[in-house]
Amino acid sequence: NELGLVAVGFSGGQCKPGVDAAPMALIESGLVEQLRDDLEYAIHYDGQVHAYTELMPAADPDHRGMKNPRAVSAVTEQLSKQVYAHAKEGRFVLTLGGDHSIAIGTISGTAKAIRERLGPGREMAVIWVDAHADINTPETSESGNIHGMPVAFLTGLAREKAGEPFGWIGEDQRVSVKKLVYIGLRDVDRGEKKILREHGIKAFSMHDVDRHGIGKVMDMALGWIGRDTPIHLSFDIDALDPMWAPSTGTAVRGGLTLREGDFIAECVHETGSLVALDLVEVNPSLEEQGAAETVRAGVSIVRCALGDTLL
Ligand code: DIR
Ligand code: MN
Ligand code: MN
Ligand code: MN
Repeated sequence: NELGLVAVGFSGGQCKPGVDAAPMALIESGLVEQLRDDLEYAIHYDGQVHAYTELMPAADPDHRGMKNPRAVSAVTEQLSKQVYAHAKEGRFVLTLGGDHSIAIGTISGTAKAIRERLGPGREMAVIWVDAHADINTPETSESGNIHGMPVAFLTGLAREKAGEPFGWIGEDQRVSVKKLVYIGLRDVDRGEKKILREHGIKAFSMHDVDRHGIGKVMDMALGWIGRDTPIHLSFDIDALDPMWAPSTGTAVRGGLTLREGDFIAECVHETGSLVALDLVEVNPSLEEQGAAETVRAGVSIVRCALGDTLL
């Protein structure tokens, strides 16, 4: 089993420093050794946490209300190429963030590689596990933080022309709104609710988890995607309840338990269709007490998604 690992120490998609330290914290807790020794992956890793400082613009004024648009654009465009290169070689791609804006890079990279693999008329699916929908357009966003917008850019609901920061995103790098499934939502902005409704986007909120249980929710989520469809799992650690993952930039109460998070990852692994995983928004600097357990929760999600089993 070949695995491409990309460590992205980037925090410019939101305003709180510290989320850039997450890849090192996850790696220092032994994640790479565990994947290699316990789960027997052959790991392709360049040994660095990319901060992409060489790509940072001298000036980065707001554009359509977006904060740090050129920085986020430059990082995600470069990351997209790195992820694409791994996926093209048939490797599973694990990306450790960083804030969730980096998914513009990871998903655009896998979408292109998987499209080439599958041939015309077929495309991969995305499972987005998060307290938030991250589907604001620059115009609906109340914060201007791009980590609240990646899904809008990836689905083409938000678009830019050549010469604008996100003008580099091509049609072959996008995913259809019909192939997108959310799990864990509980803090969705008004404009985002309208977008989800108008486009008929499949979303399982915490209400659905409470009503049906996580087992049924996973059956429904995977049923919507269908068999033999490659899946990119983008996991925001704030999907978990702050009881389990307090060290994150926008914690929201009433979330998934640690076991529900692991169960989602286990079920997606069991499909045999998982091609990439992002683990984002772990911010070890926010909580003195909770940083270690948040990192531990992140490691657990990654292990489960990569095939670790309880027995
Ligand atoms: C909010 C928060 N919807 C925004 N988004 C977060 O800024 O657009 N995403 N925290 O993870
Ligand atoms: Mn997110
Ligand atoms: Mn979130
Ligand atoms: Mn919000």
